[in-house]
Amino acid sequence: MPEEKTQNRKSGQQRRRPPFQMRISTKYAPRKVADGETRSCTKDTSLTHEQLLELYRYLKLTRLVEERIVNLYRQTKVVGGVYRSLGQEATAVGSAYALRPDDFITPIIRDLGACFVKGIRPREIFAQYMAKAWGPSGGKDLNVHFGYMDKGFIGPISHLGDMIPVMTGILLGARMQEKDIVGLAYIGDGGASTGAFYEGMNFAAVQRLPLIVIAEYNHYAYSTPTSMQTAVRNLVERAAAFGIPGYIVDGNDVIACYEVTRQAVDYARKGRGAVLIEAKTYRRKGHAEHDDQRYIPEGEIEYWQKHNDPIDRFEKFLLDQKIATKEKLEEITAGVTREIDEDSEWAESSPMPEPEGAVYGVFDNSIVAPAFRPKVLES
Ligand SMILES: Cc1ncc(C[n+]2csc(CCOP(=O)(O)OP(=O)(O)O)c2C)c(N)n1
Ligand SMILES: [Mg+2]
Repeated sequence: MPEEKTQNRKSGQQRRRPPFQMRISTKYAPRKVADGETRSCTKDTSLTHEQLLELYRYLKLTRLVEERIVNLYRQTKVVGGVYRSLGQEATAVGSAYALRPDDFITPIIRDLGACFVKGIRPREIFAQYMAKAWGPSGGKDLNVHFGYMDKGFIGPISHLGDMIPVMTGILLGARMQEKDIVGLAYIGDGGASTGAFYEGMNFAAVQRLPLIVIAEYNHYAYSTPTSMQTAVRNLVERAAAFGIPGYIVDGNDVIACYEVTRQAVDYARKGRGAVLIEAKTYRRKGHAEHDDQRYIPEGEIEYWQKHNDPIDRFEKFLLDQKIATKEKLEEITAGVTREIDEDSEWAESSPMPEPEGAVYGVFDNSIVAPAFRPKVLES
């Protein structure tokens, strides 16, 4: 194939680029296990024992915070739906752990673990779910729909796919401001079939922006199995369409998720461009708590629970490798439970927002006064 000539954006000179070769790494992809063998995690890691235990803490925190939210939901204290990441916690935790504090993320509803790694506290999540005044959006929005620019946390809007071009724009802006940051955007298998996903990916690829997209193949979008909404077998095959490298990772192996994202981050930070990572995982709960999952084939959920739970796998790894004792893991879990008790109490004690608060914070009030219907505000 002939080489193509491309324009160097900085110098304006023409340089030669070889034709694109599909580059998909499967080193950390899920592997088959022999009958009777119990799944663990990859031993191929640069993480220290201390970091591994920190990862364990984040995994337990994610699972137990979600369990507490379900508890509050059943007491009718939650406003809106409850979305679980049960069974796929390792994808969010492991990938976000590969970032620097000044890097940016934009999660979707199944990435609560990434929010914690980014420095969000459980109390903020509880208050947010209960639409309380002390929550990060002051009761104006729910679950992970809030943001903190100073923590590099871009709150997602509900429209699937749209956060890919938004993160691309953030990274273009950061480049113009000569900031050395990487952006990590999460997307579901369903969301990865939207037009916005393609446009955002393509723009990031052609501009060689440091965008890392984690596509979570969790087998369902609402009740639609992935095989019924896309003809590709692996979402990562689409990387070829953008001319960028891709990885398939075992999304239930927290170490693999960390290692793959770390490699992608290195690549992106060196200015080489965008990367698509596909995490193979499984959504063990319905789309939200109200979903009774009657569309799931019999035994499927139980199979993943018994043979491929990310926390069970990581516990096995930590114990087998003698990185922690059972007692140490119990001690970490007890610490997490204490924090959750304290934080959910704090959130419950928060007042509900004042109705007038709804007119503030819609636009930047340092530029636009909360001016609509001022008479109502004054009376
Ligand atoms: C553009 C758009 N279409 C439809 C919806 C409604 N919707 C919200 S979540 C969802 C399913 C998402 O599935 P997936 O992207 O696989 O993520 P998962 O829930 O599995 O994490 C749908 C269809 C939406 N929010 N935005
Ligand atoms: Mg999905």
